[in-house]
Amino acid sequence: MPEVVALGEPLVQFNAVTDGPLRHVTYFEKHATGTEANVCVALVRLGVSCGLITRLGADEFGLFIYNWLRGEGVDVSHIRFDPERPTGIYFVQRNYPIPGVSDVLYYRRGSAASALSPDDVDPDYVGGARVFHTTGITMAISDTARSAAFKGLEIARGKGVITSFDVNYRKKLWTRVEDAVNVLSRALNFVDIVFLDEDEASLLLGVSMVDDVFKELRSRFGIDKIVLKLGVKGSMAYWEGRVVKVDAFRVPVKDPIGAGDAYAGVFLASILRGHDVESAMRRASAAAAMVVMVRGDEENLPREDDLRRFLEGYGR
Ligand code: KDG
Repeated sequence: MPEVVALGEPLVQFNAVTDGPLRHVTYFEKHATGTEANVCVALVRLGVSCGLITRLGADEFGLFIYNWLRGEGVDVSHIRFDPERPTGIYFVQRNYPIPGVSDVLYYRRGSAASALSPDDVDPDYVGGARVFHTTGITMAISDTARSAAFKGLEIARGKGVITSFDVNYRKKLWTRVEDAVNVLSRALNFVDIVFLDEDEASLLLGVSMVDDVFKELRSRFGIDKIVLKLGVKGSMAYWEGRVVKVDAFRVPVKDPIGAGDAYAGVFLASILRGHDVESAMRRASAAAAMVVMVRGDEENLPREDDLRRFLEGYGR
């Protein structure tokens, strides 16, 4: 059984090779991505076994993702192929109109993974893990995927498996913001470790000052392991009574997409391997920095040796 089980939609990313509006972009690079898949690859690169529960289209892109994840060492035993529905894809527009910001154009409605359902969630598989991880994206893509995510969280909670949740609010995936607030808040009731940013905190909790965010999550949801991502300002955690701040690493950014997943995956891997929270945050920040230096979310996810070399060599 893998140490971590994740649930969610892998996607093929087509990343614009040149900057500017997509109407003028001719060349795209193909990458295997998707938030939970990114977290899985981050974990396995650091030697923590991870399995992904999902559905892929029985098409070329589904095979691409399956082979990629299997090649990375992710447990693919709980990936099903759907002959009727396609694998989800999206395009990335970089540095336009805002420098340093990437925009995404999804083609994922009706995808194979949007038909994920509670039937896909094997209680023994989830119950045998140390950590179950999912995100607000899976909660957004369809009612059945959302039910699957809640089933995973409930099983994990019932079996004493640590639940990890990245809020990952994606405005484009929700019809009404109130639905997002209701669903994501409900999810927080099942969560042991939460990752969120300041905008997500103000959306869900109505506060954005760090102390207030920690206070609200603890008092309303009983969460005492909180990681607040602050972008270029770094990250802060409330971890079992301790507050820790870690700076971000400044690097040349090619595409910021995937930074949060690199952070979450490397943070979880580090905690599972016995690092204290400060060390886990530093390693997670380093991984996030490494990932934004290239197109694609997974290629630059570090192995232990890469992480050591980055941390030793940064700023020299
Ligand atoms: O976090 C990075 C992801 O946003 C990206 O890989 C695409 O999973 C994705 C999504 O659903 O937006």
